[in-house]
Amino acid sequence: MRTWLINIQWCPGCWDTLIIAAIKSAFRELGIESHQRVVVSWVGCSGKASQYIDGYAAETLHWRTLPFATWVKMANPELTVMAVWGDGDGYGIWMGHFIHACKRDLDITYVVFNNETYWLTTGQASPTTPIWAKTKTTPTGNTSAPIDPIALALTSWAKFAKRWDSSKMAELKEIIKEAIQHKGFSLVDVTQVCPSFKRW
Ligand SMILES: Cc1ncc(C[n+]2csc(CCOP(=O)(O)OP(=O)(O)O)c2C)c(N)n1
Ligand code: SF4
Repeated sequence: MRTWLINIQWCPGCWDTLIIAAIKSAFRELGIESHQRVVVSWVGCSGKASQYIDGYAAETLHWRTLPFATWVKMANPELTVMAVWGDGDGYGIWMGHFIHACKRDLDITYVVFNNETYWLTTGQASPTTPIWAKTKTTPTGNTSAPIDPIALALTSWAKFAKRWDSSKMAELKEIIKEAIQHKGFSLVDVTQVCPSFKRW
């Protein structure tokens, strides 16, 4: 535990750390060893997660978290493939990739670090920002209602979509285990707090 925490570059107290701890425990308890899995990410604070989980990893090309994970799974179906992303990219800029991954239903586990804002770029509203929240791009309060990622996944034909909070790590680990064991695309939407910037 201590060794991997030393290398982490997230702000002190970032709840992303809890999510990767849950992911690592889930892999360990399922007996999925480092050579049997690949974790794929792109940019964002959450994008660093793939570097902090031992085993094969790709912090991949611009915009290509889910497409890259799809290629990995198609090239080697024996591998356990996990994609991790933030809500800004995952549900916003690259939402189309998400809908098609749900529809395609390849066996990929998609863990979204949902902190309701684009944080690496210091606080613009994302598709999951609450309606009243003040952000850099909504200085007088967000006027549009947030999307519901679970409803979006299910109406895009995903068969597994669950939301949990990163503060309840033991339960989160169990949900991630279920998602990994699910044969098909699975979404785990993890609500997370950014202690450096989030003010709601
Ligand atoms: C092509 C491209 N567009 C935009 C960016 C700027 N950018 C950096 S991180 C990021 C997303 C951060 O928000 P989110 O996905 O919610 O992740 P978080 O940092 O909150 O974990 C964006 C848009 C970029 N690096 N490359
Ligand atoms: S800015 Fe927020 S989400 Fe990003 S590492 Fe710091 S605490 Fe975590």
